[in-house]
Amino acid sequence: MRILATAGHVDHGKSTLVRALTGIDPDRWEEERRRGLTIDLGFAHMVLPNGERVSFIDVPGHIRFISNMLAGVGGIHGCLLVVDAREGWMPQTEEHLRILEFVGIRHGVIVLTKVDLCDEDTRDFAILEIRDKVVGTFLADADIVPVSSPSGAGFDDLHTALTQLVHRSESSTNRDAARVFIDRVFAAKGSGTVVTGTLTDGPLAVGDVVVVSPSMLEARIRAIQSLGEAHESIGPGHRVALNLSGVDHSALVRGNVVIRADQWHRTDRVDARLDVLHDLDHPVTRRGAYTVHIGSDEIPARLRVLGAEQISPGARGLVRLHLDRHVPLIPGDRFVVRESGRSETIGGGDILDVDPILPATRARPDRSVERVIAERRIITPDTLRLLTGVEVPATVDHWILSPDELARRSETIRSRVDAAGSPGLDIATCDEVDRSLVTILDDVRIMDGIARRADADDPLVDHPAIARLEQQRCAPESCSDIAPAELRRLARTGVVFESDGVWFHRCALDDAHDAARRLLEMDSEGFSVSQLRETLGITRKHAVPLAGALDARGITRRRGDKRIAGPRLR
Ligand SMILES: Nc1nc2c(ncn2[C@@H]2O[C@H](COP(=O)(O)OP(=O)(O)OP(=O)(O)O)[C@@H](O)[C@H]2O)c(=O)[nH]1
Ligand SMILES: [Mg+2]
Repeated sequence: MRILATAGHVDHGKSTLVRALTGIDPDRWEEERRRGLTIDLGFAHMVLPNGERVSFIDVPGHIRFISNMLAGVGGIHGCLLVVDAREGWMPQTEEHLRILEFVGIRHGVIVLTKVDLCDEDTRDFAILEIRDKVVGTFLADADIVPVSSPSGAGFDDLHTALTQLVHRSESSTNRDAARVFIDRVFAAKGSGTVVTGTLTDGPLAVGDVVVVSPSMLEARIRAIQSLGEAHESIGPGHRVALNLSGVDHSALVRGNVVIRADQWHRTDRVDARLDVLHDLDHPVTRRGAYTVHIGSDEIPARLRVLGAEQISPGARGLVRLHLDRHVPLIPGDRFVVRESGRSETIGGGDILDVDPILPATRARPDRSVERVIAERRIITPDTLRLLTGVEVPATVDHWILSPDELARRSETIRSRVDAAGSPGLDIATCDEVDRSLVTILDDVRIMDGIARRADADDPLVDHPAIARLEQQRCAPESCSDIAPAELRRLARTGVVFESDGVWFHRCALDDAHDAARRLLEMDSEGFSVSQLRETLGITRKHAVPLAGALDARGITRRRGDKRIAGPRLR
């Protein structure tokens, strides 16, 4: 399904065209029909000759109702730009086209209406004028289809153009994070609150618990309809009517957003790229009261230009927007800015950062995920997904560290390990992130909660004395064939250790640790040195220093002549 919005100057025949195409009158209100003027959004749909469904959102052309037009064009796939052949290009033709560009629309058909009311020259002139006006816009190569809505002349060509448009326009992306900007709220007889809108992201299903931003009132989806049909669940890119239980219709208004609470970052401060209209007669500065139009919402806002004093007409710049209320947003969301005082469209663009943390003087936002990580230094994948929509795997345990932070922390750990010397660095003294980081550093090894340098390249590791110590495990002979200084060097990296003047290979400590654990499992009151001696099948000469080594590492604690469990017992 594709959702297309009409656009164009007042009275140019948008609603008449939609009615002629679909058989549904988009002017829903008595006042609209009486005055022959669209005030609010209208909705209609049709099936194209090839079976494809198209939803239409019909917008008002009158400048006074531009807010309603803006509320209608969030989340659409394409447009029908309607131009009256006799009047040609008019101010809201221009303004609507710019707005459609700002909200990111890339496909459309231009419909030349009322050709039954003018001669061929007028019609041809209108076509030339339109071609000229759309140069450089997304409609530069769009079909221009002359029609007469009352007679249906030109509608075959229009159907063909619509079919091609549907093929060209992209379907919505599915981020699995449902969001519906509400455009209508009403109480349906017997079923309570109904809201309608365009489901732009993620699927929704009957029974889902949702919240409505910004009030964060909770509701349950009792039923879903799309184009009049009931659905158990529905994917993005559809017009939906949601029957909500648990929330009164009087508590909701257009612009509210239905989401699942944990899937969206709600923000009242964003950094964004702003394209300023060419024909604006003044630059954009921080002065002025603005409204930001996002989705179907219209939010009072303050604006600050980033990295410059102002943005000139026709130029692109960076801004920080301070919104009057929280909105669930993601980078890439499009918006339009109007100045409330002069009631004019200023420009529009896309959101770059939904949670800027640098002060405005230093902020240089872009869409890069790396920038978000770099500015925060440490972030969890969940938070990063909320802020960017992008999945990045954790690099250290459950954190993502920026390259700088990773380097800085690794260096600090290495120097702390070096400074700790042969006893090594007790990793309990590190913060949570460093405790995980230290386990993945190639040149640091951890044994029993103590970090030491792992000088794997040290040629001494291959010394025959070390191989012998490893073999003899808990009952080593004395080492006369290796210099004490070299043993001490190896001790610094944890390959060997000394206790009561006896040198052991580090594997002896693993054996002693295992023995202690088994003994304490049998008797938690503690064990004696002789029990350790028997368990390991060694003599007192080795059992005493090993018991001492266990105490020194907190694996056991001495109580009288017994060893009881220490804090580092596995
Ligand atoms: N003869 C003729 N009249 C048309 C045609 N299209 C629209 N009209 C008439 O033009 C008038 C305005 O048409 P609407 O469809 O209400 O115009 P609109 O663009 O929806 O106007 P707003 O929504 O108020 O901006 C109506 O009286 C229509 O009957 C056409 O192709 N031929
Ligand atoms: Mg209309």
